[in-house]
This record gives sequence, C-alpha cells and structure tokens, in this order.
Amino acid sequence: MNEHYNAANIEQETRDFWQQKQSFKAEVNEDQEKFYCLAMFPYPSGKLHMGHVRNYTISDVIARYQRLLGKNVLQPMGWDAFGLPAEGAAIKNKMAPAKWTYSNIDYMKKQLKLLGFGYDWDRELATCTPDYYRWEQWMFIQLFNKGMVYKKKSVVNWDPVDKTVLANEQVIDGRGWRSGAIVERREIPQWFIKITDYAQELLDELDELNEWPDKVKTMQRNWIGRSEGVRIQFDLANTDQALDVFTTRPDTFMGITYLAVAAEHPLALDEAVNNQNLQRFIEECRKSGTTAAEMDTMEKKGQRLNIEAIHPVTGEKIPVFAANFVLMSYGTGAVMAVPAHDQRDWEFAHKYDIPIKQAVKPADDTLIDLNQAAFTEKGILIDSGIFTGLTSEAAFDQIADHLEKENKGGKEINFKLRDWGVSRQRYWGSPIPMIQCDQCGDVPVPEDQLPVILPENITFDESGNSPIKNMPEWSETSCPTCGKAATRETDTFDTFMESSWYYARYTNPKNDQSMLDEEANYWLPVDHYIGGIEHAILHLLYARFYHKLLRDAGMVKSNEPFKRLLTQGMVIAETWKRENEDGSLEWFNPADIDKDIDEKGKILGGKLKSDGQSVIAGGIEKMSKSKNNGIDPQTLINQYGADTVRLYVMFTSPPEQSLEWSDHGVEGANRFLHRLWTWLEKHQAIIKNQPTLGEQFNPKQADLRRELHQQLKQSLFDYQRQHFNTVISACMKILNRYGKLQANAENNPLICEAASILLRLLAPIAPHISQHAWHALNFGDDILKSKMPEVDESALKQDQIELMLQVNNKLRGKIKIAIDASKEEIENMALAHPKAQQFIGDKTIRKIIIVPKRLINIVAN
Ligand code: ANZ
Ligand code: ZN
Repeated sequence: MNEHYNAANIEQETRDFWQQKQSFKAEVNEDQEKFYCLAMFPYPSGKLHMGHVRNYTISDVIARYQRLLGKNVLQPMGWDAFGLPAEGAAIKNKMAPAKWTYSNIDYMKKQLKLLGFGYDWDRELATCTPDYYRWEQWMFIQLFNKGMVYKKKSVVNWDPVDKTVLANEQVIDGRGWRSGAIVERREIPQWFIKITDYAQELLDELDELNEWPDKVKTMQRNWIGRSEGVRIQFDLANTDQALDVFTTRPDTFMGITYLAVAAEHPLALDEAVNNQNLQRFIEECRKSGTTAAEMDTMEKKGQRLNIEAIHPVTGEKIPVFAANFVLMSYGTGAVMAVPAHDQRDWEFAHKYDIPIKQAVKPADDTLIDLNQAAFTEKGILIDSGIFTGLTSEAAFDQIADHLEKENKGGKEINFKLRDWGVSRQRYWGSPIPMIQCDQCGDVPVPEDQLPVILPENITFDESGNSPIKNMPEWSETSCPTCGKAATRETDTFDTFMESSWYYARYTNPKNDQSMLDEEANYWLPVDHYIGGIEHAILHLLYARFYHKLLRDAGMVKSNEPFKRLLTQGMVIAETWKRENEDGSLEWFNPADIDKDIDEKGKILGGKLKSDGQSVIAGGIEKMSKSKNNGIDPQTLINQYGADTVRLYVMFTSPPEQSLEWSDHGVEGANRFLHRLWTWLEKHQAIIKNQPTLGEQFNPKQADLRRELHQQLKQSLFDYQRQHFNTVISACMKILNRYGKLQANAENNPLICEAASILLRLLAPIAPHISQHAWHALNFGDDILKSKMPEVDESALKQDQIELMLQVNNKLRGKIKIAIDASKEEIENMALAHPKAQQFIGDKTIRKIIIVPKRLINIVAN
C-alpha cells in the first residue's frame, strides 16, 4: 500500500479489476441459493442526482452483503427510457427524443460505473428499444385475445399545454402537474386493461407480503378500496325504469329523503337534452375535480330532476337530484341520500331544504343534534318498521336479505380501483399494436409483424403534437383481416407499461425468441426491491398485476414479483434564497454559499460567494431543481472518490429515513477512510505476513478481542436488519480501539485479525478501498470471493467478572466470579468471604440482593 490514500487511483484500478474478472456477471446455478437485488431503474434525465446515488448505494450494499453470505447474486441496471421529459427537451433543443435519451443514458452509465455499483451490465436494457417493447406489444395482443383488453370512450383529464391525458394524481388543484395549465375534461376512445378482474387477488396477496413496509400495503389497500355494501333498486314513478344505488349503510335506508345521481348519469343526460340549466350544470361538474378529498370538501350542488323514485319498503315517493358529489365511475353512479347519517347528504339537504329523517340512534343513547351535523356512526335502528330495534350490523344482513327476496337488490362488493387506461396521446412511447379498420373494427397487428416500431428520426412542429399523429406514411396500412386500407393506432402506451415488467425481463433481456424463459423462474421473484415511496401505489400495483398476468400466461410461477421492499427516505438539504424587488424569490445552490455556522453546526446565515452579499436560509427541503438545493454527486466523486460518497450516504441515516445533507459529514466520512488507510499502511508489513492467532490472550488482549467480536456480532445483526449506519459506527469504534494497540510479536495477530474483519465489514459499503487493501495485505486476491467474518464466540466469553460485596449497603470488598456462575454459587462465595463473615458476625441473614454484573448485598441484623 502507498503511503497516502489516493481514491482516484485505487478506484480506477479496482473497477478495471472487476471488469477484467467479470465479477458481477450473473449466471444460473441451481446448486447455489440465488439473490435477486433490484433498485428501481432511473429515468435518463441527464445526470444522476443524490436521490439516485442513495437508492443505488443502498441496493449495492445489500447485493454485496448477500454475495459475502455466499449467495448467487443478480443485480441488473437499465433505463426507464420513454416518457414526456424527452419530448420537452426535444422541442426545446431541437433534438429527437431518441437521440437525447441515448446520450443521457451514455453519460449516466458512466456515472454509475464511477460509483462502483456491481451491476451485470450484460443485462442492461432500455425500454425505448424495439427489442424491449416488442414483447410488451406482443403481451398486449395476448391480453386482447383473452378479452383482458378493451377500448372505451372515456373522460380524461386533458392538459391543453402538454397536450396529453393526465392521471388524477397528476392534476394538482385543477392544473397539470408539469405545465400548470388548467386541466379540461375530454372524452376520447382509449385502451384499458382489466386490472379490476384482479382486484380481490391484489388485495388478498398483500397479506402475504410480510417483508413490505406496512404503510405501502395500507396505501395499496386504500387504492384498491374494497367496500362491502348493498345494491338497491328503486322503481321510478310513472315509468317502467328503475334506478340502482350502491350503499354501505343499508341500515339507514328508512332515513332516505332523496336520491342523487352523478351529473353524467344517463338519467341526467337524458333530461338535459331539453333543459339548458341542467346542461350548464353538467358542464360545470365536468370541469371540477374527482378525487375523494375534493368531493368531501367542495360545495355540494345539484339540480332537481323531473322524476321521482319509489321507496321499496314504504312506497313513498322520493325526489331525485343530479349532484356534483356523486361520481359516475363508482358503484352505480347513484346514491340513496340519508342526510341524517351522511355528512355530504346532510350538507346538500341543508342547502336545498330537504327533510332530514333519523333512522339510527346511538347505541348508548347519547344525545345527538341533527341540526348541527349528521350522525354517521352505527347504532340501533329507529322508526324503521319491521327493522326497528336491530343493530346496524344485524340490519345490514336482514335488509339485504329482504331486498333479495323482493328482487330489489342484494349484497355487493365494490372496488375503488379502476381499469388501467394505458393510452397516451404522446409520441415518445411504445406504439399500441392495433389497427383500425372501418369494416373489421380494432384488429391486432399480426405477431409476425411485431414490433410496431416507433420512428426515431423525427422533428416536432410548433404545436408540440405527437409527430406520428401526422405521419400518414407511418399510420396508413392495410387491415390484417380484410386487406382494405386501415390506420394504425397513433396513441402510445403509458410508460408504466414498461416499468411493470422490466424486473422480469432482466432475467434474460437478450432473448429474441420469447418474452421470458426458464431463467425467469430461477431468478424470480426479486428478493429485494429498493426505491422511492412515490412509487408506493401505481408502479408497485401495476407491477404486481403484470406479474399475475405473466403467471396466468404461464411465464412465471410465483404470485408476487417483489418479496421484500425497502422504500428509502428523501435526500434533503438547506435552501438559500433572496427576495427580488418584485417580490419573487431567487434560490441559490448551497455550493455557492459561504455559510456562517456556529460550533454546534447550526446555520446562522450565509453570503453568496460571487457577490459577498447575504442570503437567507430558507429551511430544509427535499433536494430539487425548483429550490436549487441539489448537490451534484459528480463534484463529490471528483473531490473525494466514490467510497467516501457511498460511506457518507450510508452512514448519515438509516435507509428509510430522510438524509439531511451536510458537507461536514462528507468530510468526516473521507477522514475515516484516510485513518483506516493510514492504520493499515502503518502495519502493512505485519499484516502481509498473516500472523496466526494463538489461543492464549492476556487480559488486555482478551478485552480488545471481546470488543471486536461484540462489534462484529452486532454489525452482522445490523446488516441483516439493514441498519447500515450502525455497521459503520461499529467499524469506527474498532478502528479507534485497535489504532492504539502497539505492534509487537504478541499483538500482531490481533492487528491482522481486526484488519481482516474491518475490511470485510466495510466491503459492501466502501468496496474499492476494501478490495485494494485486501489484496495488498495478502488476505486474498478478491474480497468478493471471501465470506462475511464469523463471530468467535469464545472471544465474547468473559471468564470472570468482579462484583462489589456489600454488607448492609456498605462496601466491604470485591469478589471474582465466573461469568456464568449461578445465584447459589455467587451467594456461597460472598458468604465465604472473610470480610463478609467479619461484618455479619452473629447477626441473622435476612436477605441477599444481587444486581447482575454489579454487586451483591447481604442484609443481616
Ligand atoms: C347511503 C348512506 C348512508 C351512505 C349513510 C353512507 C352513509 P365507500 O364504498 O366506502 O366509499 N356512494 C356510493 N356510490 C357513490 C358514488 N358513485 N359517488 C359518491 N358517493 C357514492 O362508500 C360507499 C358510500 O358512498 C355509499 O353508502 C354511498 O352513500 C356513497 F349514512 O349510501 B352511502
Ligand atoms: Zn378489415
């Protein structure tokens, strides 16, 4: 080892070594336990940010740790390469999205390599290549043939600036999340995959995912939104029509005072043909939001329809309204309104002066005031005819039975989950492999014509519209069934389509004969998946769904794609700002600020380096472009090397928690690596000799070794439970203790032992320095081929310990006992002690108190 730690040199050398050895190439080996470790693949936006660095470091540490446990590890990497930003960049830079994407991939790949991540690069995939998306197109056609796919006109959130359909969660306060434009609602034909067919299974199998964070499972459960209720049919007066409603509270049904249908319900639409007011109302409703939160908080509005419903038990006539708080897409698009027991119905009834009729009272007879609010709890039925006196729970069943007998309804289960709309009107995505023929309708592209290739060499016009929508040479084709002129679908897939199965494709990404093969069943399911909490719902749900589709198509055998899930916390950092004269804020990057920090590290203020003028600390926020508080990992790698960056990221906080950036901390991580290097270098001659450990140790040595193996034992446990930060602090403690140990013939084997343990504990986290030293110090050629160190249980044994000996609470001496001495042995030893005998004298012993490992107190009088 050289005298000085030179990260750049040893990291380059180590990477070359891995490259030459093909260290991370993963191959099927039925005789070895496999471990598939996967971090969510990045969108190739240009360069890595700290969030990526954290995500991929965590994953790499886990993968390398599992390798040292002897597993056959697969850790692949690829690119979630389709998506809107490429189009934005293309329009701005006049560069085709493909070109922009591929050049970003090149750059980011270099960065990932610099960080020393152990990927099997032979399995790299980019979702924008035809090799990849052809299988997605193929699978879509299989699903179409199975009846799992359909086309439907549906209302979408339309972003008039980005000219695209937005998912509900991409609409924030009625505006597009990217463009900020006011979102319109439009009706267009779109392709859907029937995820709702799997709703129950997607829900049930969450229970089996016992290595997933509870909060993620809860979010998925709520999203799937199973609800048990009753469907009730109301006849409409003076017609032969009926109106169905879905309710979770049939027990309240003698308190119905009106029905409400969604603005887009057929009954409302019918009537609107001759009613301009109603038409305007429906238009207005179309513009407003549809999330549950929005429905709860918005002002309830409605219009009375010209029809009346008949209560199936009392025969009473009930008014029907079109109302803005009823969703067309849930249940039946109609509700029975019970203002006494539902707050939304109550608000509406108040506004339109509709009677409020109580049907349930509190079980404990507490007073309620229906003039103040609805009583929404369950209780005992009142004024409910034959159901009076029943509990809400009993009434649920009896009313459902009653309705069933009368042929007026029955129990029903509803899900909030909607079918997956996969059509996007954008360009940079996989073409949807369908052809539209005037005669035959929607016809899938024949399999032997796949893939339908997206033309890459394109330019955008002013409008920013998808170029393939205006490219007859691409879209004009002939019908595979009748041969007549027909047109291709010009919409592309939602990019969640690609990210829903990439984890499976990594098991054999080069297969050009089939989507997946036998390798999938060797490697799958993914043993450990690591990514951001922002993907807790959609990505993970779609991937779980897709896995079940693959299973049902006979391509995989498991039920779930990801056995264990870790959602890492955000990377956050101080923000710096100035208020401009016009009141707008300007944000400065922390790297451009001279910080004024007190001795405790608290930020007092700062000055902009370039003009020396002060700036205001704006609080700690997630690293982002908008607050300009991102730290460029590249600068850090250049300055300190990858091992420091990795060590810092893993040391600062446990993976699930947020990581607050501190320059100070990075320097600290770097200092530790320097200290480690210096210590190893100082003793290199000794260690290279690999002195063997004897069996006898003097008390000081025994102490040291006990600490070493205690720290090791704890670290192995911490690795297992993924408290990597405490593994690192254990390494720091070991180095501190052994740093003070004099080298000499007796101590040298201990120094060598400590070095060997330290290097392997650190190998997953700081792999370059560990590999370099491992080799240089003669431990072996390749630390990846070593094993995690084992705890020497005999070193943990403390043969004897000292206890204070007290008689009547006064210290009278000390006794040495074997660490595993029994209570009796300790008592006998204490009583036999001359000082104890002297002070007990002829008194009677009343009690003996032992505080383990501390003291023994004899009470006598
Ligand atoms: C009468 C009632 C009385 C209700 C009561 C609640 C309390 P979940 O499934 O848990 O979300 N509902 C049904 N369909 C609806 C739609 N399309 N848009 C808006 N609201 C709808 O809740 C189901 C309850 O939400 C149903 O039970 C219905 O109101 C309402 F004291 O029916 B309830
Ligand atoms: Zn045809």
